[in-house]
Amino acid sequence: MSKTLPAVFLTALIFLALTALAQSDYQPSPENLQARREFQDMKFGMFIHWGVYSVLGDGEWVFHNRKLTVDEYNRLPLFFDPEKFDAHAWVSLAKSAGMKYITITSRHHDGFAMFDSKVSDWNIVARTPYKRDPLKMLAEECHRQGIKLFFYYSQLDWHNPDYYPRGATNWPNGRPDHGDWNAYLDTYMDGQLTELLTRYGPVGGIWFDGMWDKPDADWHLEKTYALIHQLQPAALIIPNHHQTPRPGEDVQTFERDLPGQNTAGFNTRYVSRQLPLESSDTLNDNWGFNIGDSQYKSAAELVRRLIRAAGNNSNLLMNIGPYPNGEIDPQFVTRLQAVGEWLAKYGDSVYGTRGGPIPAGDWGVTTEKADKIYVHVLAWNAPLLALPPISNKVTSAHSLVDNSGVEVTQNADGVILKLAPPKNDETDRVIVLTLGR
Ligand code: H79
Repeated sequence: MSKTLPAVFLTALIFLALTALAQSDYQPSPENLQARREFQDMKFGMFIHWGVYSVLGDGEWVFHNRKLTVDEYNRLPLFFDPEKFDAHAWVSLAKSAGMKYITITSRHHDGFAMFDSKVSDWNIVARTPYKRDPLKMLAEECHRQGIKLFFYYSQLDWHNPDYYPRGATNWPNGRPDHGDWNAYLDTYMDGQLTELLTRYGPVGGIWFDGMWDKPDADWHLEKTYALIHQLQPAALIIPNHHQTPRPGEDVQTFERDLPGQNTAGFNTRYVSRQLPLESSDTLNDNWGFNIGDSQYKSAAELVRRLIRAAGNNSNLLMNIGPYPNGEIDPQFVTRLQAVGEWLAKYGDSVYGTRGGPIPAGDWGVTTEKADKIYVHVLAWNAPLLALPPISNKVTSAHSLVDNSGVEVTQNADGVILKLAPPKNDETDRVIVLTLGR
């Protein structure tokens, strides 16, 4: 036996032990902790589902739902040509809606990279007549306008043969019955993540989805998470795996749900007390553009969802699915702008807050910031609102929108507010409680 072998073996062993330690013992960097606080302060983000699937106007699962073959799906990029795509218009819309960040599909479950990837030619620059990289334009515009950009990245892949063995959403689509799982993760996925984290300036984070397709597989998470944190320490890892958070993850996100409520049926009821929280939802029924969608949520409904999220100490990530030509449905635009108008008046009670000390109820929620508690009255018609006791003394109370005083009584049993009758078009009556020491 050569003399160097044991040394190599020992080094490898030490390396493995160290990485194992690093994972179970994940200590977020100071930049990462700062980014988490900033994330919580932002409260409201725009989710964008946009890909070659948008062409068919049948949502982002069309490949799977119609049981298309890879050869059939390969035709889609040939006529994806978003000549109306305007990064400035998109980012400006997010801004005018009062949104502080954008999370966009860099690739969805079809595996199609919506950016200039050198890892594979299954991407927008190589395969479409458009030939350009919209994420690059979006990243530049976001940096100009001060909006943070996050990349949604699907770990599930219905196109790459190396996504093998296949998972729960598998159907026979013409891929061979073999593939190199390690190459899929280490070369393909980590390669693309490296591109996203080195070519687009500072990135807010990576929003993972699709791990639930193979819940028992080894996803090399520690390696991928370490790579992300090493390339950009402030980038947040936001996994939509519907499970209890693991070491290395920075935000807990809930799909179509408030934290812990699991009305969707696939979310966990566990709510992290350490990590920032996020709740995602759709402005109408689908994520990716769907021609049959007509159930738009009203502006008032969107505001109430944002407020309910904030009262539950969570962000709201609200989705739109732009048209394949790059335009955004005018119905989305009018509603989002109305939310922005509301936030221009009431934003103080949302941005920079955390969930308040009073448990959320059907009547509404509370948020808090510095010496203020914001009581958001969402559904309450009676003249008095009795809340449970709080530890601080309430020194005054006023209505946020017109500064008029609100009568408040506080004793050991709780806090009672005397409310003016709700106005007709009122979305949320915000009462500000100022606390003494
Ligand atoms: O990108 C959007 C959707 O396309 C994607 N996530 C959002 C943000 C999404 N994929 N699936 N779902 C949402 C619904 C989840 C379905 C599941 Fe299951 C139920 C996952 C696990 C149980 C059925 C069984 C599908 C996979 C296994």
